[in-house]
Amino acid sequence: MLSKPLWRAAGCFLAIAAFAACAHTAETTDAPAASAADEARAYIESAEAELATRSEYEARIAWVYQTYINYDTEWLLQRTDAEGTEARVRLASGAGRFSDADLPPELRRRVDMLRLSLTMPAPQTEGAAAQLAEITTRLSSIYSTGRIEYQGRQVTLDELETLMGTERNPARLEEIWTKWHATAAPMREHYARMVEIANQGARDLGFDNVGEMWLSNYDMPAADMEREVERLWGQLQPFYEELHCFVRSGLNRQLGDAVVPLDQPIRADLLGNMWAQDWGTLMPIVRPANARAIYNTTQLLTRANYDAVRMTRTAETFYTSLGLDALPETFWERSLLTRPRDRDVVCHASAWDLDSQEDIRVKQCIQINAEHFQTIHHELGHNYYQRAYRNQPYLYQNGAHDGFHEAIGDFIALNITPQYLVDIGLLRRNQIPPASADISLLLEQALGKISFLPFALVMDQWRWQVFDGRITPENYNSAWWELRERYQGIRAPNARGEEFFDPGAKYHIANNVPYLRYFLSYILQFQFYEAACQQAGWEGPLHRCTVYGNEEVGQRFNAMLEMGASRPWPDALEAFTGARQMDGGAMVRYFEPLMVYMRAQNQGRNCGW
Ligand code: X8Z
Ligand code: ZN
Repeated sequence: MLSKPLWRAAGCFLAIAAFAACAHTAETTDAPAASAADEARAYIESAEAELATRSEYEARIAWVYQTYINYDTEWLLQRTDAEGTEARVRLASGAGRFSDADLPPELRRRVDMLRLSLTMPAPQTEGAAAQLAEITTRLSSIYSTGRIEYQGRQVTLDELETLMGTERNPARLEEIWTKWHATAAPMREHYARMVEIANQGARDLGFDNVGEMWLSNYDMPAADMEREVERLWGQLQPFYEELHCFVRSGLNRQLGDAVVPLDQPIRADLLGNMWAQDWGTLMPIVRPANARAIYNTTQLLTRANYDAVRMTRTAETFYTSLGLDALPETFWERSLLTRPRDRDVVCHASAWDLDSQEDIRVKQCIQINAEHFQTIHHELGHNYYQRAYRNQPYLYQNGAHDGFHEAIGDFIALNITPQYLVDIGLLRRNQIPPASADISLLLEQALGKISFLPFALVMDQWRWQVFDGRITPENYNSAWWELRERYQGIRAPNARGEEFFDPGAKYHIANNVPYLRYFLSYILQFQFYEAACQQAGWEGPLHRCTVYGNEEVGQRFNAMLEMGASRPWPDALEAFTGARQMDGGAMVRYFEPLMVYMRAQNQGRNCGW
């Protein structure tokens, strides 16, 4: 079975458009030869109409599969996935005939987007799309139905994720981590075959390999985009190195030299998260005695008796406070907000747009904790984006780039400040942490945001190298751990031979969701936030700013959302922030006081790995 991405917006937000009306742009007097442009326009409009119809059908089948995994829904998904790939490959390769045509920019953009609309292409040979769909479906189902035996019962991933953040005994953490990673071992051979098929599909469409195709989605040549990523990482890497040093020392204080040697990469299972991608749950452990204790959001939610619906309603309130419309009634009727007890579902959170009109939904197995509170804001960001761009032509019904789509809800969640928690009644006024607690507030954010960056890079560095052949099936796992050590400074808790397939223990690898989007999102969300706070006239420390209730900011924000993918992304960025470049500077400024503090704390420590 597969879950997945055949749609253009494959991944964590699924969108479908019904017959999108196509915008006809007025042609200027120096317009290129009418005939090529007319032909291309007719081709694109017909392709968009076909894709819009197909997408709604595919989305409804994918929804049924993801919320009810069984033999029949796998069968349906496999079949529609195969047909969808065939159609998209046919349309993309047909668009190839306009490669050199002189087209008005608006049309050129849609032609190019059509060529790039597949995440996992297949060759046009008989049966290839079906084989690819069989493999991707199988990988998805292995992941989503994975369970381990732990302390005498079968435990699912959502519960294991919570345990990784609360259990503090290293032996038990290692057991959970090791058993979960073993569930991915059967993916290995399927993954290797999938890479062969999809790479052939990419070559048939004129790309070197699938990785190059993924990197070509950013309004610049793939090689330039790779350099952009290096540049952005360079801005934040010094921060990560301080944080790593600081956290390792905190863990060492708690667990001793034998478990946390001070000159080694950190054991991946000790970082409070199954993939060591978000260290937020380590706050009680790594907060030094000289940094003040702050409230614990998980506790606030639990004590106020929040449930999944209330968490979602609260997140919605932030968006409506900016002047955006309330979610439709059908959102509440059709979303899946808690894990059903009686069947397998894809629990990884996602936001859906089933009909490109009003049928938007979230699917998330919500747990009542700080991380899920942030995630529900994230998901609604996807839904509000989808709704804002629904009147664009089909191919433009998407984020300015995929990092924008991921950054919307996270930007909103950055506004969850102590004052905001007071405004919504979760915190009492006298519990607002004083300025002397700023370091603790920033540390908690850094454990979630800075720790994530090198993880996100590893995810796609590994795949780019798999797709371009630098990593082969014989060294899938060793290359994975080399990258984890190089970028993140972490190591596995035990020997990981090639009998395992540890990359597949992460959703986005088992489900072929490109991950660079999240790296870019973590940079962009701070740019959005800093710009929004400037628009609001905020003058205090950046991390205390909330634009809750500010309709002027909301209007400018919505103007960017409504553009969808209709313009190159720098135009969208400019519409909201005034800048045309992605820039880690906003993130650096946000965390600056913490950086100064950590540098001082790390004095005399042997940082690095
Ligand atoms: O997958 C997600 C979202 C859905 S797009 C829940 N995220 C990444 C992850 O979980 O690995 C959000 C943060 C990074
Ligand atoms: Zn997302």
